[in-house]
Amino acid sequence: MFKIVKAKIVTFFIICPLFVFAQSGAIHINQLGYYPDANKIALVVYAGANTFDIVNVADQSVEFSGILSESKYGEDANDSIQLADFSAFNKPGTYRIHIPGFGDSYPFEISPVIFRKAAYASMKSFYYQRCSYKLQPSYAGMWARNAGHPDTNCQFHGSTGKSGTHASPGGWYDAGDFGKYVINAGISVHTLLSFHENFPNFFADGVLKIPESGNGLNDLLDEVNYELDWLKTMQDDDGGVFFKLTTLNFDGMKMPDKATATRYIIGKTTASALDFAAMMAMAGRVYADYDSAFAADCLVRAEQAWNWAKENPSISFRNPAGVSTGEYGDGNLSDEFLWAASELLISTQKEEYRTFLEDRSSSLNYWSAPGWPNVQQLGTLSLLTQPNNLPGIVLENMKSSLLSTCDKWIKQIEESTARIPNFGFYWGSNSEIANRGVAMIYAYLLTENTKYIRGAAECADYLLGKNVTGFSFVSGFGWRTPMNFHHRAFSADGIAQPAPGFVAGGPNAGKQDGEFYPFSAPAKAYVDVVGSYASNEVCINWNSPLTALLAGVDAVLGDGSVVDYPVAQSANNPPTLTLSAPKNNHSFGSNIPLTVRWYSSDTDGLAKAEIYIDSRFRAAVTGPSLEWVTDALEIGDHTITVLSSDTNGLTTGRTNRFNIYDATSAEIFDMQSELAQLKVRSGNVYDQLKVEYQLSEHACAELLLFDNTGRKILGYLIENPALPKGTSIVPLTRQLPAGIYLLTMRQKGKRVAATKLMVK
Ligand code: G3I
Ligand code: 9MR
Repeated sequence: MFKIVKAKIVTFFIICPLFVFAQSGAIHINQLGYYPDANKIALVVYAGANTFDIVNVADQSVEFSGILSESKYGEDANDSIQLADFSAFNKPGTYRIHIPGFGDSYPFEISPVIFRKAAYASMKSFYYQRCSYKLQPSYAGMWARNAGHPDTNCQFHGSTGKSGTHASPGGWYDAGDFGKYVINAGISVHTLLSFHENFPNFFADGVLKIPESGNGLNDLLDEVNYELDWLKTMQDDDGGVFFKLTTLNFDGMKMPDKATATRYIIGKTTASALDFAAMMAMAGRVYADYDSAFAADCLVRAEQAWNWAKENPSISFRNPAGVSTGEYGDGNLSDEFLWAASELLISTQKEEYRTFLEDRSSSLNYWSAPGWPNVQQLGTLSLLTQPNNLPGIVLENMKSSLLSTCDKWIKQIEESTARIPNFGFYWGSNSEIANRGVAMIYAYLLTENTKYIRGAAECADYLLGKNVTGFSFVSGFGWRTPMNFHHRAFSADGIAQPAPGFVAGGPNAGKQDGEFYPFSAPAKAYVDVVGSYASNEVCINWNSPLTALLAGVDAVLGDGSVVDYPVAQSANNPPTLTLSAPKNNHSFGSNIPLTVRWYSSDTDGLAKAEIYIDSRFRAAVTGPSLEWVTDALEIGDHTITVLSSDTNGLTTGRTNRFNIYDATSAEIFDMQSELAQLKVRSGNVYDQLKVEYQLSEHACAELLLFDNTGRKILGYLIENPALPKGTSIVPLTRQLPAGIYLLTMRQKGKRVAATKLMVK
């Protein structure tokens, strides 16, 4: 038997080279490209090569050649990575990286406006998040939709101390959910308004093509105004500020106008009052030149909220009983006080705020990136860039903490295997790297030292594809981008692509959504499926630093020429792809070759499919073939990934996991996990199986029996298994032919145990 199999494989490999060309795929670049004056680096995984070429796509000429760095193992990625550094090459054009004997990267550009459209799209993502608002085709293109959630008649939840109803329309949906949370508005509004204070002409009137474009006001200010108008409705008569506006539990994946569950105003806390005070204080100075009445009202409200917080300094938020929407809980409120006082000082120059900050000056610094619960740094960034009367020494200390923090991150980028600063891959990790990039833009503004803007650009490179997942995390910008965000409207609208410019939360080793993540290394813990709210949701506090990062880098490294970003009326979608073999969660005998089979189509025509086993590149297949066969794999669990690319380079991927069991050994074995154990009592396996199990969880269990080709022979449900131990008699409808079988047990969609079974 073994010999015959070998012979088959040999035959295959003689035919096969016609369809398999040099390896490619694992050259990770910024999928848009690079500014002429930026660092230009690609990550090259498992190439085993020494040199690379930069090839001009127009005429295939080699314009630059370089030496790949020594291969270094990166633990976060579980990859060995070489770097292709072509920073010295800066001629605008469209290129590919070519690695002789290995393959090519996606095409990319060197251009002095390379991030501009993505920056506009990222800012425009807020328009797509507008609540209580109809999106018209002339502004929203394909993603036009009805208004949802008028929010004119919300119920006061008991946690507000009020009863009855309240009107609180407008504002942005927070994320993939329809909630509106004051806390998360805080850092988002700061990041955008602060960007505007430093780069007031970037989002000039008209560039975003939103309904307010053409009204004479900067488009960023128009968009943020939509949020500020809502925020004002969240302030109570006594100056306090309600915490959030949501349903009691998250809605299903519906369009906004179909999600009609009752909406509540919930909670009233110190943090919401202080974040509100900070935002309103900023708005009070930023809008003063355009709408003085609006701005004056913002300032009055800011001080009312501040005074309320002083009287109620420690009310923190926990979801009340019966409420399960986003919590944004934060026990430490000192940073919120510092941020609010910072913005209030800049906007009012009042002694009260100066004294408050001076008394706490040792806490004014920038030692880590801000986040929704850590907002002191936002105050630092404002104080460092806006006039105020804090003593020079306090400002100097803040500045040196920002610079030394950025220096540390740049050093980490330079020393790391994957050109990123050290950070944990937590929920929303993409915002961590975006915020660090934003910090480097401030460092550049304060010093004009170009190392900072180059560092910021490398943070953007990561988000746009120079990372080990192979994704550009920004929808519509790159060759392989998220298609299946955890976003209610985008998953319910029947359109394949989400609107452009949204950034995914990104790799998250916590994987709290329970989805199957094809790659388990922390830096690769990202999966582009709708269910993955822990890695593939979008959120306003992630898109705001993306906006500031892309726009800030463009403002500094770009040439400022005019770029038109039209409203997308049609999308060029990546290929459709189904991966039919090996099937997900199936088992295959170790004695047969592995057949990989997929189906793919694309209106542009298909270019190639790349095949990865256990996230390692194995082959690229061109031509009409939709099948690839390889020698039998090692016994154990595996993943198969197929990436299909169209002739434009747009790429779709699918991953299945499967198991190879030992079909050559004749012993009966038990492959038991921590979760469950499974034993088949020898005896009469001709008309029934007697299965003993031991479980750690009470949940419906499914027994599946496979033959040695991985074909499912039977499935048997134990709806109410005994805990911890029980026995089931599984009837067989036909006699099993002699051979080796695999019996597996699944609970909640996961395999918890497997055992092999031999029928003589
Ligand atoms: O930062 C800590 C780190 O120090 C710690 O070692 C690590 C260990 O688990 O956790 C890190 O914290 C994580 C934190 O995000 C990072 O910001 C938490 O585990 C993680 O649970 C937490 O997730 C938050 C998530 O809600 C769940 O509560 C996200 O920050 C937050 O952005 C997200 O927000 C949701 C809203 O509730 C609802 N709307 C959508 C929005 C985005 O998903
Ligand atoms: O859809 C919700 C998402 O917006 C939140 O960020 C996330 C974490 O709070 O929760 C999501 O809702 C999930 C819920 O927590 C658990 N059941 C499945 C829900 C997703 O549909």
